[in-house]
Amino acid sequence: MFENLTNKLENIFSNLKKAPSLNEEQVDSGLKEIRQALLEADVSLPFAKDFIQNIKPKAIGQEIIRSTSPGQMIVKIVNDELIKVLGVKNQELNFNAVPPVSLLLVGLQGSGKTTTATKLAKHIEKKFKKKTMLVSLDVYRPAAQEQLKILAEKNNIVNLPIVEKQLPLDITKRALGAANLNGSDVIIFDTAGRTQIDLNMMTEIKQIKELTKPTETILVADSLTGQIAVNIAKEFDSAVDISGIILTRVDGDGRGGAALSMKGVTGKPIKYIGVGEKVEDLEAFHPDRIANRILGMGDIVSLVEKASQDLDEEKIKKTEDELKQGAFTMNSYLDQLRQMKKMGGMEGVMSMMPGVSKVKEQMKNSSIDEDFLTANEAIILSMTKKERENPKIISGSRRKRISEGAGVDVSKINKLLKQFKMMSDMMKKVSKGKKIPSGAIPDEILNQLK
Ligand SMILES: Nc1nc2c(ncn2[C@@H]2O[C@H](COP(=O)(O)OP(=O)(O)O)[C@@H](O)[C@H]2O)c(=O)[nH]1
Ligand SMILES: [Mg+2]
Repeated sequence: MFENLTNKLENIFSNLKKAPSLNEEQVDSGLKEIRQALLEADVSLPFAKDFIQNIKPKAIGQEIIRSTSPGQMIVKIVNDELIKVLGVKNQELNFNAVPPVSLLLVGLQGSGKTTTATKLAKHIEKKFKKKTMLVSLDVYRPAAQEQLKILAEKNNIVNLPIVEKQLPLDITKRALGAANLNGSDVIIFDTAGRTQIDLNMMTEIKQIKELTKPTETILVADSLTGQIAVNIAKEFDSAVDISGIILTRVDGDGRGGAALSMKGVTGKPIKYIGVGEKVEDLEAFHPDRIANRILGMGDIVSLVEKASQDLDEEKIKKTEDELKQGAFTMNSYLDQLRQMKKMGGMEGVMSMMPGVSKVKEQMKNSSIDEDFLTANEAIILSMTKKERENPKIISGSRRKRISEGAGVDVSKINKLLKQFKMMSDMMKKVSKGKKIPSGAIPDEILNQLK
């Protein structure tokens, strides 16, 4: 998401940074390029115009001209403005009502409602420990109710039994009764979409809202449809007053400008993003982090969260304890390597690191061996318990023994020990709350990965 925009802005800023000071003309041309980049990222024209207009007075004049690093100032201004538009924090779901709490998912056909309903149910059960029931109100599309039922069963979520030929409002009433009986805390209603916005759909949603008094009416929109999705959001919001948006298929959207415009146009928060077809492919939307990512400042927090999601609780605790004591061992490194593999190897991890696009370039131009994860795993597995806990004792003869055990050259052992040292220094910094430098990966680290 936002990769293209990141690329563009990075180029602009590296040019701007070269100038000793900025005059109005330079600011203008810089902002013109930002506007162009925004448009290329699929941000709507009125929104891009507004955005630039807000930035211009802040960029021209004292703030920029007197600043020693004008490029950085612009990054900061653009960043602040992006955050302002996107909203500062992730907006949690609202469960503030007497249970069973109703959540309505609305949107066009094919936008991802049914898939998202299941993802959301799973997420709510796991994160909020609330018993959740799924209810399909899609009586128009053949087998739509069946689709939700199958997904629910596969994921162990309660699904309201299907009664043939029952109409949406009757199903809704039955669902409310059933939830009271089976002790559900939350009901997720997967409403029927249409191929396009029409009056019947809106009327039906209003009636369901009337009955369920939902705490959330969430629009599910396909980010791949770009500006169309923005218009849809506008229309849904004015017709049924949505409380938030879930953007799906973000995994296939390299531009992501729709997210910016949607929030800008409706003022309603994007609460989650869908990043794949699987039930776990739902992520909380963090505007502040996304703004950082747009500007290529990286997304360390997301990276850490993703890693810890996959780690089991015990391991997290163990690693945290180790880090607190400043003890980063080969065992924790081994855990990390395995995490990295799970997260899609080096590229998966790097794409979340600072200077996204620069890193991708670097990766392309260098010969980083994806197999190094596997090789390093083998090396660590060939170490004794003592060696893993205290790598400092790994002398020449030990290195030879390990290399034979792992079936690799001794130079690979040396490299791994160097990497380990670097990682452990970095960990110490992170655990002391210091930031990892932004920008591209330093060459010294990159060389170690070759
Ligand atoms: N890649 C990707 N596919 C998705 C995502 N969300 C939904 N889909 C797919 O989009 C298609 C339509 O989804 P569905 O939930 O049936 O849409 P509905 O008609 O709104 O209920 C299905 O094939 C889903 O697997 C997502 O975040 N990423
Ligand atoms: Mg559906």
